[in-house]
Amino acid sequence: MQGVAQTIISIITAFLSIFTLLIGAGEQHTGTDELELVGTQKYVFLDALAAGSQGVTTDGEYFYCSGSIADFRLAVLSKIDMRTGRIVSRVWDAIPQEFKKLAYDHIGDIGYANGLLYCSLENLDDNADHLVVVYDTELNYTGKYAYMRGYAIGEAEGAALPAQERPEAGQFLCDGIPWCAADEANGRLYCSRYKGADRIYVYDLATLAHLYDLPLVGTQPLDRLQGGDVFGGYLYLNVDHADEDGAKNKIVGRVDLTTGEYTQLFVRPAFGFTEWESEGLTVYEKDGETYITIGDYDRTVACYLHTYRIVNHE
Ligand SMILES: [Ca+2]
Repeated sequence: MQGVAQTIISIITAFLSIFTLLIGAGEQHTGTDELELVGTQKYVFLDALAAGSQGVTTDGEYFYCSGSIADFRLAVLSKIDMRTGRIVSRVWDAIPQEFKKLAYDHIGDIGYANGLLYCSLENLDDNADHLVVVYDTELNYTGKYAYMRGYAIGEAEGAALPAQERPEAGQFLCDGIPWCAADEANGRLYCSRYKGADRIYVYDLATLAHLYDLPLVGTQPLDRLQGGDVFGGYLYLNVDHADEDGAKNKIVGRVDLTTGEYTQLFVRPAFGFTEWESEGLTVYEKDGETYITIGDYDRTVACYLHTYRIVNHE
């Protein structure tokens, strides 16, 4: 029976691969002057749920990805060989039951530090107390978590805060927790709101206690913040917003972690025939070069991990 199911899944996957090849015909995406596209890994159907549909991070050897299907209240974590793109392991139902019961249903972008994966976990209720939950690199839940309002790891309060104690629209994490980024060098963890983000929230990486807010300097509040990662004293952000003309450009910017100064770095033009959604990102060094890998979702059944070498950039 399992063999039959496997065959059916293979046939559907093959069919959808062709389908996404056709609709992705405009996906002759070759990068920009500053971003040389060096790798495209495509994941279709069930694999697309596991690879790059929400978040990506790396320990230098593997990519770790998160994916979510809100309708099924299912969130997937996966571990991917960076060189081959092969999914070496995945957990289909990655949200611990204790949080599922409390209506936590969505893992956004994730971060890596010191052998651990820090995963942003959203509640169905935008105004609820969103979480960061910690996994090891075998994708096991470590039992460590924190509500992102300054509670210490493991503290029980916060899940069902009385309505009057919850943040209101315009305050704190009032529209979910779209991403978190771990900063091994400085022992910090960062996250932000999804829309209207005028600051980064800064936490202690070890205790996950809130330390301070880092106001963004030199930018309007940012909308559609989908992903983050720390590299070389900067917080890189993936901004999936519409510009004045209504065209969706895919923007990577970075925040100076000392001053809060925001700089727009790269604009990736929209590509393909469907309206893409750009998700998590991760930035890393290999052989003296800096690379950035971004998860892009074609809004049908395919997700891509696009890897770029950053060219001519200090
Ligand atoms: Ca990330």
